[in-house]
Formats: sequence, structure tokens, C-alpha cells
Amino acid sequence: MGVLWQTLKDVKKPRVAILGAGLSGKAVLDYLSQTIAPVLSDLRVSLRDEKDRPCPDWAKNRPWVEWRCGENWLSDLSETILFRSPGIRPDLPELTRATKAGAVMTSEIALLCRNCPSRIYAVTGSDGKTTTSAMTHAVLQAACDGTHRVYLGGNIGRSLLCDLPHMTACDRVVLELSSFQLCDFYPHTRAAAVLNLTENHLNWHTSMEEYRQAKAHILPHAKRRVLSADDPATLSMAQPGDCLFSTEMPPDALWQQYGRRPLVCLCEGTVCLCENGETTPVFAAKDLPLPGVHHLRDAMAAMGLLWGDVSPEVMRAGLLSFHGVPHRMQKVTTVGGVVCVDSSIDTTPARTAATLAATPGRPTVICGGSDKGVSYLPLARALIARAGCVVLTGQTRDAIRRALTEENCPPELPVVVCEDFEEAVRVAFSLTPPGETLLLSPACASFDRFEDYRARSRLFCETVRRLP
Ligand code: UMA
Repeated sequence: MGVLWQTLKDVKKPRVAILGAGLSGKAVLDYLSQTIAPVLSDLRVSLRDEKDRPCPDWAKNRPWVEWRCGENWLSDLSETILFRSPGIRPDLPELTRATKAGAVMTSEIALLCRNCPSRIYAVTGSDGKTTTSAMTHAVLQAACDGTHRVYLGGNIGRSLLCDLPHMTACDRVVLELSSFQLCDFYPHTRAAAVLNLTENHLNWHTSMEEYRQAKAHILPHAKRRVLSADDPATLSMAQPGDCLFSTEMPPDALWQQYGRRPLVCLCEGTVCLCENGETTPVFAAKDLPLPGVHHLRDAMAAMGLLWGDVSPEVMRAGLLSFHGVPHRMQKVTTVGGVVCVDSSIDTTPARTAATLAATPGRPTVICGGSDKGVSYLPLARALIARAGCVVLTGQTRDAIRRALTEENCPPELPVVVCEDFEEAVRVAFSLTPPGETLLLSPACASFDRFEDYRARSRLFCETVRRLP
């Protein structure tokens, strides 16, 4: 229970506010119910959410929990400890006032990391976090001899707080971390990676610089720091001795430019670990089951994270038996010669561009969703270069269409706009010739009309399976 327990047991009226009644808020409440509430009978918790709605079922039947929602969700905030859900900005005026008055603001992820006895491997970046985290998890599992457990969680859609009471020093924890989670928190980790930085979440962050700084919080307390040499914004965070990974430059050129340091890079088609002038081949790049250079980079980042903790043989076994994360470039079905592919997890223009680069032929691409305040010009360029047809839907449909016009979209690239998502899928299918791919790669988040990208994927899969 650590610091939280110390803080609460020493105050006269132990009072906690949980801000946000989503996944993160529920995880904190469950954790308090299991660990603190049974031993601290005068604990009082307020669960607060700006959405005006009834108390969620999971918070009912706990007399020590009070539900506050709607417009005035923060108006009487006076608790000692505040748990901020990731989606809530830490600088809301009520939160600033409360912390100035002495309240401690923390979060589910900070509670987990500060109390976790296991080695933590953490991953952030704009694109590829989920795949890299899952690859790291797969390699650690390949290394697991049954004497310990390997956990995967964080921004990947699963809080690990419920597992915290069972974690031991022998276990391993892989965490995907978002800028929302990192913006007021510096995790202590065994190893941490920043994969890349492109425009994202600019409807939440006040600027690209604020977004970059939040991501950089993953580095100061990492025992091993892993960064991409192929992405200038990420490379600008590197310090001497940090491990770099690259698909673009060979080791000698990297050492010459950035000094002696551990490297994960390509040597004549083989992914290698390179240190002190020595090169250890790990696997042939063509053997990685997942297509595209972006997946190769994700694998290299995972190798950088685990270097020294796992043998090259185990890295090879784990990575070559990893077949991807759900909803990223997953073939759903083939209808009338059209291959239907679900990449609903592509929630940024950069990710859609990477998926397009790894998709053969000229696919019909379904794009659009909720807006994160980013530029759609890079997306428009990728679509013009690689798509056979574009079907736009969702909140951002007009913004993407304008970007296509601005980039001089040629008349031979059909661009169709459909309000309804299912209609968009059916229209996209009708425009795709046999032998080509129908690809859901939205380049945007899903919250304009779905609970999350998984729900969007479900509707896509149901719709293509019903196609004639
Ligand atoms: N809320 C407020 N006031 C606000 C903002 C939100 O009251 O100003 C309320 C909402 O009404 C809602 C609740 O807070 O009821 C939701 O909280 P949240 O948005 O922080 O989301 P959680 O359900 O708690 O899930 C979060 C992460 N979500 C976000 O960061 C948006 C999950 O990542 C994460 O897995 C989970 O904590 C457990 O750690 C999801 C995600 O979409 C997968 N992440 C974003 C992304 O990858 O793009 C960053």
C-alpha cells in the first residue's frame, strides 16, 4: 500500500477523490476497496465525472463512496488525495486550486508504478506503442520458465492495478504509456522506449511542445533508455549512452554520427544488436511475420528494451512467433476476391501511412473518425500515393477531403463521402476490384460514434461478413 497508505493513515479524515469514472477510475476504486477500505474504516471517497449520469453499477453498494457528476462535478473538491484519470487535464482550475491548498494529485498509473515490485518495461510514442508493448510481452513470455508471470497493461486498455497485490519481484510488467498518463508523472523503470513523435492529441495538449514534454517524462528514471534514430524529434531526446534503433542507418554510420553506444540495426538484411564494435545477429528481417518497416522498428525497440535481460535466441523466438495485435492489419475475410482488412487501431495519420506502405496493390481505404486537432495533409499525401479509392466517414470526413484537395488529389483517385459507417463499408466494397484490399484504417480516433476502436472494428467485421 506504500505511500498512499502512509498518507491516508496519518490524516484525521482520510478522504480521496477519484476523478473520472472510466477504466482508470474503476481500477482505483477496486484497488481501494480491496486494500485500504478494509483497514481504514473512516475512509471516504468521492467518485467524480463531468458527464451527468447515474452512478455506475460498479461503484454502487459501497456506503463510503459518494457519486458527484455533471456541471458541478468539481465544485466542492476538498479531498486530501486526488486520482486523475488520464483524459482529465491536470491544470483544470479546480484541480490547480486544490493542489495549491495542499491536496496531492496522483493517478492510477503512478499508484501502480510506485508500488510495483516487478521490473517495469515502458513504451511510449505516437505510433506503434501497442505493437511494441505486445512484442516486448511476447519475448518476455518466451523467456518465462513458469517461475514468474509477465503482465501487459496501461494505455493498452487494461489497468494492472487489480494485479498489483499479486505481483512479485520475479514478475515482469510491460506498460504502454500515453502522453495523458505521463504528463504529470515520471515512472521508474527497468527500461523505457520512445518510438516516434508525430502530431497527435492536439485537441487535448495545448501545443506539440507540451505533447513532446509529456512523452519525454518516460526517460529520466529509466535504467535503460531506447530511442529511434530514424525520427529526429525522438532523437533530440537522446543522451550519450542511450540505445538507438534504426532501419535506415548501418552501425558504423550511427556510431560515427552519434558516438559509441548500444544499437539495434540492420546489417545486410539481418537485425543485429551492436555494441563495442561487436555485432550479434538476431533474425533475418524478412522472417518477421508482420509486414512493413514500421513493424520492424517496433521489433527493434522491443529488443532494445530487453537487451541484457533476455538472450538473443529468446528475442528471436518471441518476435518470430508474434503475429500481431488485434485490429492492426488483420485479415477479416475475402469476399468476391476482395480481401477485407481491419486496422481500426490506426488512430493517427502516421499509422495509416505506415499501414498503406505495407499493403500490396492499391487498396480502397475507409478513413475518418473523431478529431484530435492534427493536420491531415500527410494523410492526404499517403492516400494519393498508395490508395486506389478513398471512402471518408465520421467527424473528420470534410477535413480530410479538404486536405486531399489541398494536396491536388488527382481525378483518377475516387473520393466518396458517406455519413453512415455501415454504408461507407458497403460503398467501399462496391468500389474495390477483385484482387485488391478493402482496408479500414481510419487515421482518427473512434469516439465520434463508437465506444472505442474495438467497437468500430466489430461493426466493420460484422458488415464485411454480411457482404454478398
Ligand atoms: N472525464 C471527465 N472530465 C474530463 C475528461 C474525462 O469527467 O475532463 C471522464 C469521462 O466522462 C469518462 C472518464 O473520465 O467517464 C474517462 O476517463 P479517461 O478518458 O481518462 O479514460 P479511462 O476510461 O479511464 O481509460 C484510461 C485511458 N483512456 C484515455 O487516456 C483516453 C485508457 O487508454 C487506459 O487503457 C485506461 O485509462 C487504463 O489505464 C485508452 C485510450 O484510448 C485505450 N488512450 C488514448 C489513446 O491511445 O489514444 C490516450
